[in-house]
Amino acid sequence: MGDSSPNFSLLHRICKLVVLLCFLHISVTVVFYVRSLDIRFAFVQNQQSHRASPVQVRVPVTKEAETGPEAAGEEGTQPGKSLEKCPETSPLLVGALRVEFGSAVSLEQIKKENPEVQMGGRYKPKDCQALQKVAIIIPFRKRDEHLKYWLYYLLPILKRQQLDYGVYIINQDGDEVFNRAKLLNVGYTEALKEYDYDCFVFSDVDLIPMDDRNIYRCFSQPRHLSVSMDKFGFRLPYNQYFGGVSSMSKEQYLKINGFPNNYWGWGGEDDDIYNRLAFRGMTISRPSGEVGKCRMIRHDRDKQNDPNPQRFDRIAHTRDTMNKDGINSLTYKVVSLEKLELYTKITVDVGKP
Ligand code: UDH
Ligand code: NGS
Repeated sequence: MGDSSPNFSLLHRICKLVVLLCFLHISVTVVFYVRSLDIRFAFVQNQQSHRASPVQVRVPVTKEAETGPEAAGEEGTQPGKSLEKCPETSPLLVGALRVEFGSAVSLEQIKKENPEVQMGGRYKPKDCQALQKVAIIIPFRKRDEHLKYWLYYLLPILKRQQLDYGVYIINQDGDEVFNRAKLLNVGYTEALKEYDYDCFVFSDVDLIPMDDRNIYRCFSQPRHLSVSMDKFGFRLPYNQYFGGVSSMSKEQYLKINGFPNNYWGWGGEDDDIYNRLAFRGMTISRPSGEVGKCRMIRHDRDKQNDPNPQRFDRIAHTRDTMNKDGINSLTYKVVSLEKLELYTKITVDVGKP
């Protein structure tokens, strides 16, 4: 009996130590477990707070887009909600298009097919902020059939190009000799009275693009868009050709003092515009021959638009005349301004030669 007591005391101590170690182990485990609960709770809380207020990417918008008369909201978007900018390349483009003028189209049909076009021929995308505000200016007189085709083809194209645009038909009043370039100057001036356009597309009424990748917007240099017309065998008639459809930013247009006002009758005014651009050190930007294909609606020569015999002499003097003849010398009288369903028609008295 006396022999076993020291052994027992050693065993007792070992047991105590084991119990102590177990206790220590359990305590440490409990502490770590509680701390991990804390972390998990914090993580869940964090996730919930993120869901409650999503990260908002706010793209700066121009003052006009937020507060102007045509601010988002009036056209179906939520008021006060800022839109992200539209992408550089619209995802809605389809490429080459079939363009033909076999069967007639009616304004009712065009209106039905383009319900989102606002009074006066205004449109802008609902889901993104358009990159440019484009005024499309069309010189016009007695070409109603051509205008219907133009609207029929162009309105869906312009929508797919995600442009904030307005269509302006500048109708020359009376039966005096036609003056295309002066009408374009009027269009520029009148469009700017309505909206803060930053880009101007000048288009003949009888030219229809055959590819929606030919974007009706402005570029870092003045743009010539109708580069391969069917009537010229889908090529440029000459390198300096700037007729048909072109675009210019406000800045580019002002740099050349706008267009000449004194080309009465057919021809030369587009060459004068080309000269102005060249004399101001600008170059012409163009889409590829493929993207720039377009069709002209065939027609006879218009009355009061015979070739202008003075045109060769005029284009030989652009350098001297461009500073005094242009937007700075423009005079005209607005006879009527009609806000129609698909376009704005401005009838003007531009005088006579
Ligand atoms: N325009 C009119 N009405 C006119 C004259 C011109 O609306 O009476 C406008 C229209 O937008 C036209 C543009 O001005 O597309 C240019 O007209 P233009 O006569 O200079 O050029 P276009 O290529 O005709 O239309 C050139 C003469 C065609 C003769 C064809 C003979 N087969
Ligand atoms: C040039 C004209 C341009 C005209 C182009 C194409 O000769 O104004 O032909 O005409 N320049 C002069 O006459 C100086 S078109 O075939 O489209 O009628 O745009």
